[in-house]
Amino acid sequence: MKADIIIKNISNLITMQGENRPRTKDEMRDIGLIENGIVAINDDKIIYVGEGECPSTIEIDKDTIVIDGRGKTVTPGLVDSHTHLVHGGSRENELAMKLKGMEYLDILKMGGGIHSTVSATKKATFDELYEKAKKSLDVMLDFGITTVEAKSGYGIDDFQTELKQLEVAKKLNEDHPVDIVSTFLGAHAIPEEYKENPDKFVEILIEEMIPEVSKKGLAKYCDVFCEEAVFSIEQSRKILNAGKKHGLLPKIHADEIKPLGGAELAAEVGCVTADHLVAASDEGIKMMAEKKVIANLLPATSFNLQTGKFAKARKMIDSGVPVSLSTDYNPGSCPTENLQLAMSFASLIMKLTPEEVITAVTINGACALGMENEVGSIEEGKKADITIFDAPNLNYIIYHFGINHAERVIKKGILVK
Ligand code: IZC
Ligand code: ZN
Repeated sequence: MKADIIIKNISNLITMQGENRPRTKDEMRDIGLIENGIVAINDDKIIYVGEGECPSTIEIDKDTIVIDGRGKTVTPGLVDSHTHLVHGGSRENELAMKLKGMEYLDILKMGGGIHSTVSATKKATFDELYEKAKKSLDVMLDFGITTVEAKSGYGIDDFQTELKQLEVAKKLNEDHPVDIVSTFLGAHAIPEEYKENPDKFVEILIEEMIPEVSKKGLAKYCDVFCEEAVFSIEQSRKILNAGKKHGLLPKIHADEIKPLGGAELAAEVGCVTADHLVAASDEGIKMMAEKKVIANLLPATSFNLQTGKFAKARKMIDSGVPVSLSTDYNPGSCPTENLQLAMSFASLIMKLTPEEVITAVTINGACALGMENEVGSIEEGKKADITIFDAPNLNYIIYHFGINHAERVIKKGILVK
């Protein structure tokens, strides 16, 4: 078969080869490293992965693009499996409040935070949201990300705005090289007019919005912000079960700030991922390990919230919970698209090894989005989503933090950077 692209002499080729399922414990340190590696691509697929040269069955001619991987580290395209990509406005006005010691939930309870982004998103036109999100996607691609998740959640009771966000994500998925997987997060905050009767809003979510989002095919997942002063455990359970009933797979913002028992609920409901988990209980972690719920950890958010508290990632991995890592890109608690920074935080602060980190943002990230059969590893037959880092080894990417090491990016067999 003809090679359209080959990458050869790769100093460190990280394949992540193995089964297409979430990796746990020791498996998270087994990255399928090949030194002096080579990868051949035909059309949008990987057709050969090995060491040294390609076998003679792979045709290389004058049209083949040959990339020299000497001194480089090559990985599967990174997966950012938790973002609030599509939104209007920004919230730098909250910085001064935070510096005075005001916390995220205080700002939200005062009617700011998510509510201020809801206003900005309602006001923004489809085109304005599209252009803003596209700019962020371009930055993500530049950092080596080839698949992202995008949540709604800035319309809440204004269903048209929820749909507008999901339609923007759908159009960007068609137009932009980065693949987008959408999540319905109507349950992101209690709207002002339902403050006294939040169960009424839960009913609207369950009876009207979830069935309609599912019918329109605008989301794969249903998520809920389960948190003090947001959605309770009981309300979250109802919302996630309603999503399941309508074919939307459950995800949950769990135990981000207060230990409500979100991890336990994630295990009970059978969530694909439970995200944040900074305040998760030991029992919750144990239950997640048993049910193989992926812990989607977001250390850049912990950093930005300035509480000094990070998820117990070591305990989770050692207990057998599969871990993925994401930016949580959003205008409030984590205004950055830089997944490489989150990767460094995961290692430097949460004490993951670089091998565990790269597993978390490739194959486990792909599992967090149900994309593990297409992406997340460099193996024959998989989509050619590949990032080439100008770094001699994996440790270097984690250690030299805060900058962008991604030099080339291949998405579905096309050189997009
Ligand atoms: O806009 O504050 N945590 N939702 C839950 C967010 C952060 C996004 C936001
Ligand atoms: Zn989030």
